Amino acid sequence: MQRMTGGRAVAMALKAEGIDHVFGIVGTHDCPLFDGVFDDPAFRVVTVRHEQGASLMAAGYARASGKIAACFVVPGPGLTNALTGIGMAYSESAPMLVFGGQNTLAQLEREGGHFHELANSVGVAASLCGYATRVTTPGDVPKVIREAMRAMRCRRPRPAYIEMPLDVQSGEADVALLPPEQYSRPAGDPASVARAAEALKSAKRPFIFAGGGVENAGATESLARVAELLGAPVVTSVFGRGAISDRHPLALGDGWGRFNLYDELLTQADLALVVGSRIDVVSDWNLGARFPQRIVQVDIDPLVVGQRRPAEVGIVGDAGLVLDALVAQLGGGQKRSSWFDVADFRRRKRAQMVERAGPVLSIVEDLRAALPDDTIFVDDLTLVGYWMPLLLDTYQPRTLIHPGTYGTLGYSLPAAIGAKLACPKQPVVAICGDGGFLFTMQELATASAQNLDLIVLVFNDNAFGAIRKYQDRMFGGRHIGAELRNPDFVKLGDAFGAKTVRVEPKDLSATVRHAHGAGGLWLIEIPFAPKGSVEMVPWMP
Ligand SMILES: Cc1ncc(C[n+]2csc(CCOP(=O)(O)OP(=O)(O)O)c2C)c(N)n1
Ligand SMILES: [Mg+2]
Repeated sequence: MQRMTGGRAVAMALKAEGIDHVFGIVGTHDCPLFDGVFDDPAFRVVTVRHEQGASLMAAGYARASGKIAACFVVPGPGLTNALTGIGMAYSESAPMLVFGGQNTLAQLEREGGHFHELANSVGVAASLCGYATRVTTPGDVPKVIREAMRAMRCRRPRPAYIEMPLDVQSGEADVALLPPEQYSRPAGDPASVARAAEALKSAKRPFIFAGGGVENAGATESLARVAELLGAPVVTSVFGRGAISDRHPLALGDGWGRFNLYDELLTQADLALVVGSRIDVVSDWNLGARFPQRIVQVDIDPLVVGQRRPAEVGIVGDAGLVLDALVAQLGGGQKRSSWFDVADFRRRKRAQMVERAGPVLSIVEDLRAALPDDTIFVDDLTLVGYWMPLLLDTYQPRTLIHPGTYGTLGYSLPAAIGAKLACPKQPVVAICGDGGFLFTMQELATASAQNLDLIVLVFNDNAFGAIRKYQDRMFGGRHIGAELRNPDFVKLGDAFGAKTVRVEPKDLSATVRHAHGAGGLWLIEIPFAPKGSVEMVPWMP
C-alpha cells in the first residue's frame, strides 16, 4: 500500500501495464491526471490541438504497433471531441485507454449546470467502447485499469473509457498496485479445431480470407504456414493488408476492389477459411456474398463467427493460437502447391489497375519505390487513399493503415503522428486530400512540437472530390457543397514550421525520397485531379 492521489495512482498503474504514451489536453477537470505523470520519465506526454487528434493518434498508435496509449480529456466537450477517434477505433478494433475528467462526486447526476456537465457521460462513452466505467475512490484505480486492460487484451480490442471525478483524481488514499498479469486469450475449442482441420484437409480448392485479427494476434507467420500447408491463396481484407507479404507466392492482395478476376477464385473454390475478419460490409459486397458454401471461420469475437455468412465450423479464439493448432493438426510439414495461379492473377490484376487507376497507380508505385519496405502509410478518405489497399504492395504487418468503415475524414494526419510515436524507427507517410486535411491539420503543430520525422502528402483537387463525383453520377452533375476554396498550403505548412513544397505528380517520387533522406516534418502538396475514367472509390458498387 502506498499513499497517493488518484492521478498518481493512474500513472503508477499505467506504468505497471507498460503504457507510456499519453495524448491529451489539460483543463481544470483533468489537471490532477496530468499532474500524476508530471516529471515521470516513464511517460511521453503529447499535447494535442484538439481532442479528436488525441483519440485518432491513439488509434494510429495502436494500429501501427498493437500497443495501447492513454488519452486524458476534460469532460463534456473534451470527451465529445474525442468521440470521433474513439468511434473510429471501435470500428477498426483498435484499443486505447481514455480517461475522462469529471466534476466532483457530489456534483454528479444532477441538472446542476456545472462546468463541462454532460449527462450520462459514461453511457455516452460506453456506446463507443468495449469497457466504460467511473472510478469513485483512488483505491479502486488499479483494479479498474486492470479490468479495462483485460477487456482490451483478452477480447476483440476496443477502446476503454475510465471516468475520474475531480475529487477522485486529486484525493489521496492508500493504493495497492497490482502485479503485472499475463493476459490470456482463448485458444479455441479443441474439438472444433479438429473439425476445422478435417474440413480443410477434405477441401480440394481452399482459399483464405485474412483480416486485421491476424495482425492483432501477431499471427502472420502462422497464417503463411497454414496457407502453404493447404496450397491456399490468401486474400486480405483492408484491415488485414500486411497479414501476408505481397512477396509471398500465395498472396493475392486486397479484397476491397471490385474485380471480375476474383470471380475465377470464387467460382472454383470449395472452402473459405476466414481468419480474424468480420467480413466487413465492403468485403462482403465484393467477395463474401459469393464465398463457397463451406466456410471455416476463426475469430476472437463470438458475435462475428457466422454473423455475415453461415460457418460450417466456427472457432472462437485468438487467430495465432488457432492457426498454430491447425498447423499441428494439418501435420506432415508437406506443403501443397497452389491450385490457383496466383502469379498470373496478379499480372492480370495489375493490367486491370493500369486501366482503371492509371495516374493513381503511378503515384502509388512511385511511393512504394521511393521508400523502404517498413514504411507505414496512413490513408485518409481521398482518391489515392481509397486505392492504396489495392495498389500498394505491402510487405510487413501494420504498414498500411486504412480508416475503416467508420470512415472519418481527417483520420490520416493524427493517426500518422500516433504511428510515428509508436514506431519511431519506421518512416511514416500520411496520405490526405485537401478536404480531409483541413479537418485535423492543426495537428501539424503537434508533429512539429514533438520533432517528428513525418511526410504529409496533400492531394489537392480543390474539392470534396469523391462527393463531387458521386453528385455527377447520382445527381446529374448538380454539384452542391463539393467545391472548395482552399488556403495556400505552402504558406500554411510554412506557418507550422513544416518544410513545404508543391510538386507535380511526376516529381513526387524524387521529392519523397529527398524528404525521407532529409528528415523532419514535410508537407507536400500535389495538385491532382485526374480527368477521364479514373474511378474515385474503387469498391463502390
Ligand atoms: C467526418 C466526415 N464528414 C463527411 C464525410 C463525407 N465525405 C466523404 S469523402 C469526402 C470528400 C473528401 O475530400 P478530400 O479529402 O479532398 O478527398 P478527395 O475526395 O477530393 O480525394 C466527404 C466530404 C466523411 N467521410 N467524414
Ligand atoms: Mg479533394
